[in-house]
Amino acid sequence: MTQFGLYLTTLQRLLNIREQRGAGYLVLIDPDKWQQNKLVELASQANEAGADALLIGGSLLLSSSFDNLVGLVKKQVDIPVIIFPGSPTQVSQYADAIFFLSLISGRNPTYLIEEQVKAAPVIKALGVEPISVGYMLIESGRITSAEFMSNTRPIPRDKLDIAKATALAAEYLGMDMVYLEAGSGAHNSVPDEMVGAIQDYIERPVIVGGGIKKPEEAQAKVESGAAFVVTGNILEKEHNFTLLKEFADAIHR
Ligand code: 1GP
Repeated sequence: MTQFGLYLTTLQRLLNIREQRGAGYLVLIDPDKWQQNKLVELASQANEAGADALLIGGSLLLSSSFDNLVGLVKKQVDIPVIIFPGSPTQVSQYADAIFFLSLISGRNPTYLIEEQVKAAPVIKALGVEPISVGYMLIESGRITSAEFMSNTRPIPRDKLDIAKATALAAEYLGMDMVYLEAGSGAHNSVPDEMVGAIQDYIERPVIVGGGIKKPEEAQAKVESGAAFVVTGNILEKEHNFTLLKEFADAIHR
């Protein structure tokens, strides 16, 4: 994508969105939860409704042909399509970027660095832009898929100091963003207080997701300081595409 003849990376596009709209709305599509035609429709509706980017990925990814699916989605939309990988096999040449995640809340080397070593050469060979993201699981009321699959413990929701220190470490390690994750379908989303405390403490943008069920809840995250808000499960649950616009309007200035 170019602006005034300059090539803009997907990261730059996201940062510009935050600047212009106050915060950005990221819609997560898990290919395991949608039939292909519905998934493509959701992508195009999200694009129309004012979402700022699509995230594609899932913790299991049972559906085959991830690459084709990303290609199909990419054809439908002009907003960035970003892979949100649950495993190193979730890479596609058609994506604009990939969240290059390190699970920094946990102490499992597999998700801190091992999977990244496997994925990095593939990402380079495909020419996909990596966006380095410090991924932090925050305790949300019950065991989530991310917690179970990664075999790590989340940060307790009342331990602001641990959460702040972890996010700051991500920044000092040079990561582009920090993702506060309550887990898909979480009982409780990340506390507003924690979002605010972290975004006040670090310079890098904070992404918040997991268990955000209402536009007002998304708006509260932004008011607390979140730079980006993610929703996924609620659209799968309600199959109500008008929600997309309500979320987009609540998140944007
Ligand atoms: C999960 O943060 C995302 O990785 C979105 O969560 O599906 O609960 O919206 P939900």
